[in-house]
Amino acid sequence: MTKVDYSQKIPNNVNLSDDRRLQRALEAWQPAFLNWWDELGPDGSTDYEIFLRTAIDVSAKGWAHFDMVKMPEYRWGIFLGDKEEGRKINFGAHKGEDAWQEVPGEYRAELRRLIVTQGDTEPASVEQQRQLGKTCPSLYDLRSLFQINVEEGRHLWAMVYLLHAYFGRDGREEADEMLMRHSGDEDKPRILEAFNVPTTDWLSFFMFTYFQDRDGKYQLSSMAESGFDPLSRTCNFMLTEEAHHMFVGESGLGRVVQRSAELIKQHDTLDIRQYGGIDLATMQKWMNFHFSICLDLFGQEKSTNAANYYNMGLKGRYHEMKIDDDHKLDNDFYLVPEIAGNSVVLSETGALSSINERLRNDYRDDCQRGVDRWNKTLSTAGIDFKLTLPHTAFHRNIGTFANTNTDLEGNIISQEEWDANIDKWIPTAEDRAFVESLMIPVTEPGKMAGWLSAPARGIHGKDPDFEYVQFH
Ligand code: BYC
Repeated sequence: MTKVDYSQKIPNNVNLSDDRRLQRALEAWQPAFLNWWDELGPDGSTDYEIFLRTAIDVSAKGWAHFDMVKMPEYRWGIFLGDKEEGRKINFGAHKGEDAWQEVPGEYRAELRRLIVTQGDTEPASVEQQRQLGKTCPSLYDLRSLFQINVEEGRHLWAMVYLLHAYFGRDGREEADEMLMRHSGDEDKPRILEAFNVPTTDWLSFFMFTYFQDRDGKYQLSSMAESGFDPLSRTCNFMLTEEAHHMFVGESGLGRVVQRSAELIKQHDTLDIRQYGGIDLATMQKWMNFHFSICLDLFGQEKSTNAANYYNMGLKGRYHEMKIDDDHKLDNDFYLVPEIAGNSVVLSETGALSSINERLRNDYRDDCQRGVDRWNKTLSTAGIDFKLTLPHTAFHRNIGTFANTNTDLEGNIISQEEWDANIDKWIPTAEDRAFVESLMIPVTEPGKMAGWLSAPARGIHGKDPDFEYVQFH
């Protein structure tokens, strides 16, 4: 079951040819997808040959094949993780029952909504990153961008397969809608806010892949726990691809910090903009912005939707089975932030309605690990500067803090204080113009832009100076 059949028009490991109706429906969606890729995928890249990996099998080891590929010829397909015989629903009201192989009728709307929300983010990210290829800091980085783009395209295929295979006519309509909403479109925007923010420079791209793809990790992990088995198996395989996206973010930001540290030492000043480096204060502003918009992706602190998803057995918690409790949560509590006077306090709330907050906290702790690593680079270089994640109440647009101004430490402040300080906290137009001024494309094999250091090693055993992208 794990092998992917590449002889088919749509490569798959789900025996698509056994279901002619489904196969025809997906083959009818395929040209719409390719049109969308052509119009809103990486701009101007049609003829490039790129050292890309393609899935050939869904096992944890050795699933990838590397080759020089033109992106429009990439074989997007449908891959589900292996089926676990006898799998049960592990949480919520149906705990202990057999996992569903078909959509549970009473939860159809909720399940479809989760799948649509997930699916919508995938083409959104490709649209957001559409212009970045023109300003790549190296061929190595350009390859990473395109690898991520084709895989996000495949993740869209994964959700579209679920919609087509399990939801009939309205599933097909939702699949069509995926290609009609567009990132930043005034009339038909993408569903979640952070997916409507354009990614215009490579510092933002590395922030995106560090922070926003990590939301993907936590959401996909929670849906991999799902009692709806096809969703669980799909998410499990998507997670293996997601790991590389986060690697691109973490190592990319690590290389920026490394290079900035070198310039700071060399010129004995934190003010390295004049030497073509990204100063740490600028990096901090980018972090404040991206971390805060990604916190919104977890939804409200207290959410009936999330409680329902959990109770219904559709979406669990991160690593549900590693948590030592009854996995029903009817009588459990969780600490959720609330505003009390001028400060943020933690208040005991029912664990079911706090599911989003718990996931956000798991996410925040995971984000901190990379920050600690970059700070180690700085302290090892003897630089007295510490990057920090802002408080979770800072610059929020969803939930408890949506209409509240706080500083980076989470102290509630007045509108005047906010206005007086915001330029110090998140990127200004001038900061963006500065970072954009550094985005001069570097396309000679082995050469690297001056604002980040070279990667420690290349891709799949190749040297860092391998010609990862060939222009024709
Ligand atoms: N923007 O009860 P609440 C990825 C809405 S990233 C706009 O808290 P819920 C990727 C909400 O819809 C992972 N609206 O909502 C990364 C609701 O609307 P209604 C994507 C928002 O459902 C990089 C209302 O506010 N996957 O894969 O508990 C590159 C009440 O909110 C937002 C998923 O998100 C927002 N940020 O939580 C490529 C998983 N937040 O009902 C890919 C699927 C909330 O009043 N989605 N609202 O009309 C979910 O699990 C949930 O929909 C959410 C929201 C966690 C997003």
